[in-house]
Amino acid sequence: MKLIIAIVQDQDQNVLSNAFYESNVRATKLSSTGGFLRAGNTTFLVGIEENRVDEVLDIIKQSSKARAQYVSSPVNLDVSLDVSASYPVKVEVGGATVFVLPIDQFYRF
Ligand code: 2BA
Repeated sequence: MKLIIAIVQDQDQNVLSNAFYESNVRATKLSSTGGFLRAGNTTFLVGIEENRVDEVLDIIKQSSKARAQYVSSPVNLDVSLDVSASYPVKVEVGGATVFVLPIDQFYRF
Protein backbone atom coordinates (compact mmCIF):
# COMPACT_ATOMS: atom_id res chain seq x y z
CA MET A 1 0.00 0.00 0.00
CA LYS A 2 1.17 3.55 -0.78
CA LEU A 3 0.25 7.03 0.38
CA ILE A 4 0.01 9.57 -2.43
CA ILE A 5 0.12 13.21 -1.38
CA ALA A 6 -0.90 15.53 -4.21
CA ILE A 7 -0.88 19.33 -3.96
CA VAL A 8 -3.02 20.94 -6.64
CA GLN A 9 -4.35 24.40 -7.36
CA ASP A 10 -7.75 25.22 -5.91
CA GLN A 11 -9.17 25.65 -9.44
CA ASP A 12 -8.46 21.95 -10.15
CA GLN A 13 -9.64 20.41 -6.90
CA ASN A 14 -13.27 19.91 -7.95
CA VAL A 15 -12.35 18.14 -11.20
CA LEU A 16 -9.90 15.92 -9.33
CA SER A 17 -12.40 15.08 -6.56
CA ASN A 18 -14.94 14.01 -9.19
CA ALA A 19 -12.36 11.96 -11.10
CA PHE A 20 -11.37 10.12 -7.89
CA TYR A 21 -15.02 9.46 -7.08
CA GLU A 22 -15.76 8.10 -10.58
CA SER A 23 -12.72 5.80 -10.44
CA ASN A 24 -13.58 4.57 -6.95
CA VAL A 25 -10.40 6.05 -5.45
CA ARG A 26 -10.73 7.01 -1.77
CA ALA A 27 -9.23 10.40 -0.98
CA THR A 28 -9.10 13.02 1.77
CA LYS A 29 -8.94 16.67 0.81
CA LEU A 30 -7.17 19.25 2.98
CA SER A 31 -7.07 23.01 2.57
CA SER A 32 -3.44 24.07 2.40
CA THR A 33 -1.32 27.14 1.73
CA GLY A 34 1.77 27.34 -0.46
CA GLY A 35 4.85 28.58 1.37
CA PHE A 36 6.08 30.67 -1.56
CA LEU A 37 2.96 32.38 -2.95
CA ARG A 38 1.13 32.15 0.40
CA ALA A 39 -2.01 31.42 -1.59
CA GLY A 40 -4.52 28.66 -0.95
CA ASN A 41 -4.07 25.29 -2.60
CA THR A 42 -5.53 21.84 -1.98
CA THR A 43 -3.76 18.75 -0.71
CA PHE A 44 -5.18 15.29 -1.39
CA LEU A 45 -4.23 12.22 0.68
CA VAL A 46 -4.83 8.96 -1.16
CA GLY A 47 -4.15 5.55 0.39
CA ILE A 48 -4.00 3.07 -2.49
CA GLU A 49 -2.88 -0.46 -3.36
CA GLU A 50 0.52 -0.56 -5.10
CA ASN A 51 -0.95 -1.89 -8.35
CA ARG A 52 -3.20 1.21 -8.64
CA VAL A 53 -0.54 3.88 -8.07
CA ASP A 54 0.00 4.52 -11.80
CA GLU A 55 -3.74 4.79 -12.36
CA VAL A 56 -4.01 7.43 -9.61
CA LEU A 57 -1.00 9.34 -10.96
CA ASP A 58 -2.67 9.38 -14.40
CA ILE A 59 -5.89 10.75 -12.94
CA ILE A 60 -3.96 13.53 -11.15
CA LYS A 61 -2.02 14.32 -14.33
CA GLN A 62 -5.21 14.59 -16.41
CA SER A 63 -6.95 16.82 -13.86
CA SER A 64 -4.21 19.34 -13.03
CA LYS A 65 -3.20 22.27 -15.19
CA ALA A 66 -0.10 24.45 -15.00
CA ARG A 67 -0.92 28.16 -14.81
CA ALA A 68 1.07 31.35 -14.73
CA GLN A 69 0.72 33.58 -11.69
CA TYR A 70 2.26 36.94 -11.02
CA VAL A 71 3.95 37.84 -7.75
CA SER A 72 4.86 41.32 -6.68
CA SER A 73 8.57 41.49 -6.08
CA PRO A 74 10.02 44.52 -4.29
CA VAL A 75 12.93 46.10 -6.14
CA ASN A 76 15.14 48.91 -5.01
CA LEU A 77 15.56 51.32 -7.94
CA ASP A 78 18.24 53.51 -6.51
CA VAL A 79 20.14 52.58 -3.36
CA SER A 80 21.38 56.15 -2.76
CA LEU A 81 17.86 57.61 -2.98
CA ASP A 82 16.30 54.71 -1.09
CA VAL A 83 13.52 54.55 -3.68
CA SER A 84 11.81 51.20 -3.92
CA ALA A 85 9.02 49.85 -6.10
CA SER A 86 7.57 46.49 -6.94
CA TYR A 87 7.27 44.77 -10.29
CA PRO A 88 5.34 41.65 -11.22
CA VAL A 89 7.32 38.43 -11.57
CA LYS A 90 5.79 35.55 -13.54
CA VAL A 91 5.73 32.18 -11.73
CA GLU A 92 4.62 28.91 -13.33
CA VAL A 93 2.49 26.97 -10.80
CA GLY A 94 1.58 23.28 -11.05
CA GLY A 95 -0.01 21.18 -12.50
CA ALA A 96 0.44 19.02 -9.38
CA THR A 97 3.19 18.38 -6.85
CA VAL A 98 3.03 14.70 -5.93
CA PHE A 99 4.77 12.56 -3.32
CA VAL A 100 4.45 8.76 -3.20
CA LEU A 101 5.28 7.25 0.21
CA PRO A 102 5.32 3.70 1.55
CA ILE A 103 2.74 2.81 4.21
CA ASP A 104 3.93 0.47 6.98
CA GLN A 105 0.48 -0.32 8.31
CA PHE A 106 -3.05 0.65 7.36
CA TYR A 107 -6.14 0.20 9.54
CA ARG A 108 -9.78 1.16 9.32
CA PHE A 109 -11.31 0.47 12.72
P1 2BA B 1 3.97 27.63 -3.39
O1 2BA B 1 5.00 27.33 -2.37
O2 2BA B 1 3.09 28.79 -3.16
O3 2BA B 1 4.75 27.79 -4.79
C1 2BA B 1 4.06 28.22 -5.96
C2 2BA B 1 4.99 28.24 -7.14
O4 2BA B 1 6.02 29.20 -6.91
C3 2BA B 1 5.73 26.90 -7.37
O5 2BA B 1 4.91 26.05 -8.17
C4 2BA B 1 7.00 27.35 -8.06
O6 2BA B 1 6.78 27.56 -9.45
C5 2BA B 1 7.27 28.71 -7.43
N1 2BA B 1 8.21 28.62 -6.33
C6 2BA B 1 8.06 27.99 -5.15
N2 2BA B 1 9.14 28.16 -4.36
C7 2BA B 1 9.99 28.93 -5.07
C8 2BA B 1 11.28 29.48 -4.80
N3 2BA B 1 11.90 29.26 -3.63
N4 2BA B 1 11.86 30.22 -5.78
C9 2BA B 1 11.25 30.45 -6.94
N5 2BA B 1 10.03 29.98 -7.25
C10 2BA B 1 9.41 29.22 -6.33
P2 2BA B 1 4.97 24.49 -7.92
O7 2BA B 1 6.39 24.01 -7.88
O8 2BA B 1 4.06 23.86 -8.93
O9 2BA B 1 4.38 24.23 -6.45
C11 2BA B 1 2.99 24.40 -6.16
C12 2BA B 1 2.76 24.22 -4.67
O10 2BA B 1 3.13 22.86 -4.33
C13 2BA B 1 3.62 25.08 -3.77
O11 2BA B 1 3.01 26.35 -3.60
C14 2BA B 1 3.65 24.28 -2.48
O12 2BA B 1 2.43 24.43 -1.77
C15 2BA B 1 3.70 22.85 -3.00
N6 2BA B 1 5.08 22.34 -3.11
C16 2BA B 1 5.91 22.44 -4.16
N7 2BA B 1 7.07 21.82 -3.94
C17 2BA B 1 7.00 21.33 -2.69
C18 2BA B 1 7.90 20.59 -1.86
N8 2BA B 1 9.13 20.22 -2.27
N9 2BA B 1 7.49 20.25 -0.61
C19 2BA B 1 6.26 20.61 -0.18
N10 2BA B 1 5.36 21.30 -0.90
C20 2BA B 1 5.72 21.67 -2.15
